Amino acid sequence: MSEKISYDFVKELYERPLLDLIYEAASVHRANHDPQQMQMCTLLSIKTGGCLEDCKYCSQSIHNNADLEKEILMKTDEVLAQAKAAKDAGSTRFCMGAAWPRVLDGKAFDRVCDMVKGVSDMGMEACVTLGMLNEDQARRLKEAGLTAYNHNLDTSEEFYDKIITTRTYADRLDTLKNVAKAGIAACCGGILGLGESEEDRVSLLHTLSNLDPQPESVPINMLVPVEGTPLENQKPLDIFEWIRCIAVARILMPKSKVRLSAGRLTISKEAQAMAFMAGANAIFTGEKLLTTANPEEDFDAGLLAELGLRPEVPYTSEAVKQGCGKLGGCGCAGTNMNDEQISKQIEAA
Ligand code: SAM
Ligand code: DTB
Ligand code: SF4
Repeated sequence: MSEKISYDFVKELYERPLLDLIYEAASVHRANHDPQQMQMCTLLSIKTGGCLEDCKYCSQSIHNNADLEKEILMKTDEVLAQAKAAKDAGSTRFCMGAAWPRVLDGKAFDRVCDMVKGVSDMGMEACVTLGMLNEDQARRLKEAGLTAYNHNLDTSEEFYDKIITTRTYADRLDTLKNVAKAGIAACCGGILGLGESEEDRVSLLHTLSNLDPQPESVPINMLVPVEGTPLENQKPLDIFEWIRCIAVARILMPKSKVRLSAGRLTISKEAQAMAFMAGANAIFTGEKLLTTANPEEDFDAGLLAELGLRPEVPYTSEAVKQGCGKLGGCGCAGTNMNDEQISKQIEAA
């Protein structure tokens, strides 16, 4: 990366009049992406609950008291069946989440590598979020065909220990380094509405935009207040602050996908439309996120249609047959697949 983005620059952006900020973000969006295209990603919790970390927002932490059915690691064929269903429903990325603080070598990790290979062979972008990871584990995931690793910073370094005490910000950054060294794209963002200050949001956006390389995708989660967690009664964040963060993220990380993640269920369609205007160009679809509910498929399909947006073209389509998946030249959004994966898709198409 060339020059570092200064904190003052991010703060100045953040403090601009909202409509000016959205106008600027929309211009950056249009200069770098097809503004009509929306990436559809589907999530699956492949191992649920029983996590040793103490993230105060999370339904899956053993330190919290959420009413959650724990589940052991799913079987590979069950996961691949769900990936196929997601693909048939129009998703181009399948993201598998395990409630692990870190990856441990052994049979469970071997199985996750098989899942990644299966999803990638199916012609979807494969993403996993498994907690902390060393260099060798990242390399194995890359070999299996992983497109992206989701590992969020969640909030500012300054506010971090109010939310999580069992790991540090530096631990998070270390894993992101291992992911980058293996040549895997990082999907890295945060959660808004944890009770953080405006300075914390500025600081998070500052850190994210100075990651080298910048994240390939930036999930913007709005806190889903889960009963039984310490944040169950957290006051909701003003929706314009959420939109402001999306606009700033778009301007600071022009090439990244900015993904509306947790929290969409309680956000009006008008606010989501404003977020798309401000540069968001990916969503999680499907009725469930990991353990909490997401808008119905019909709602999303209706919203996209009303706004004249269209899902990113699946890579097994005509677009891939033309070999332009990587360039986006045929109207498809382009992909992060490597040449070998693209070749497989062209064969399969
Ligand atoms: N254990 C892994 C980790 O923490 O990296 C992966 C799974 S974790 C559930 C993935 C991300 O989901 C978290 O980093 C957080 O940003 C988001 N998340 C989890 N619970 C949430 C909630 N209740 N509301 C909003 N976002 C949430
Ligand atoms: C991300 O940033 N958000 C997604 C995905 N990455 C793994 C997860 C959202 C989880 C929301 C709470 C739940 O459903 O458990
Ligand atoms: Fe575990 Fe991830 Fe939940 Fe934290 S966010 S408790 S690390 S599953």
